[in-house]
Amino acid sequence: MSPAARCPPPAMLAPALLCAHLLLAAPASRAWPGAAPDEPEPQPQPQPEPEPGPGAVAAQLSDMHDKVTAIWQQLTQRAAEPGAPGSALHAACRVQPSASLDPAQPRVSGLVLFRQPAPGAPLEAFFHLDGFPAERNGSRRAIHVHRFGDLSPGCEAAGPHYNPRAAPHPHHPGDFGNFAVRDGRVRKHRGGLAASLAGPHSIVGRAVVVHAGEDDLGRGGDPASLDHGNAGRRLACCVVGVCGPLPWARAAREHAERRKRRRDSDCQAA
Ligand SMILES: [Cu+2]
Ligand SMILES: [Zn+2]
Repeated sequence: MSPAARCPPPAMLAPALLCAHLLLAAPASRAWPGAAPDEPEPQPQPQPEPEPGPGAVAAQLSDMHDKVTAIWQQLTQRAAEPGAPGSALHAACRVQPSASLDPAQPRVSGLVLFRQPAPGAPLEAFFHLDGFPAERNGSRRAIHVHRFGDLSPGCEAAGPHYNPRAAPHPHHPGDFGNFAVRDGRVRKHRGGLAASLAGPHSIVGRAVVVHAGEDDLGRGGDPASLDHGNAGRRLACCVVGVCGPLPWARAAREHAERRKRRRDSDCQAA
């Protein structure tokens, strides 16, 4: 047989190649009519999660906060046991009259110092303030920690009370209460404060605000009382910043000397 007789003529070869190409490119289910269709297995549909209510969200947030705080305290307390040298945290707040102060209002200034023996331990503070009207001896002025630390437009810029756990007033960590004014001054040491200089709810970078009025401590009977205690105008404020131990040591020495002088004068008067 001649080669020409074994090979199909070129006119028949082209349609045959085209048919073979189409058969190879077609999906199996279509290439073979009558074969079972290649349908995907039915998948279980995910059920929508029920929407958590506001109480559940608050509980989750509170639980998350407690876990973060516990981890943070474990990490820091290994190097900062209470009483160990250098373990205490210190901060200072240089109080200045509000930039937006009405000229008729007293210009209060001074220094608030904080000391915390270790992260998680109760905070103590010295409040040294001057500039109150001397004629109102016995008046009481509220002092709180407020949320923001940018005070350039005035103490109003400090925003509301610092309230990381959505608690009512006076249960915010920086609700320091009322301070008696004597001879135009406040000289007070307070311990057992709930605020902290460390951890997720540190007050460092936030504002201390001195008010013109007295804090009603949530007993005012109106919604504002549970928000800010109706403490009145913001006379002075400052931003809490980390510092070394020396300012606290100086204030503690002066405080001890003042108490000794007072005791001595009481003894002479008796
Ligand atoms: Cu306040
Ligand atoms: Zn408050």
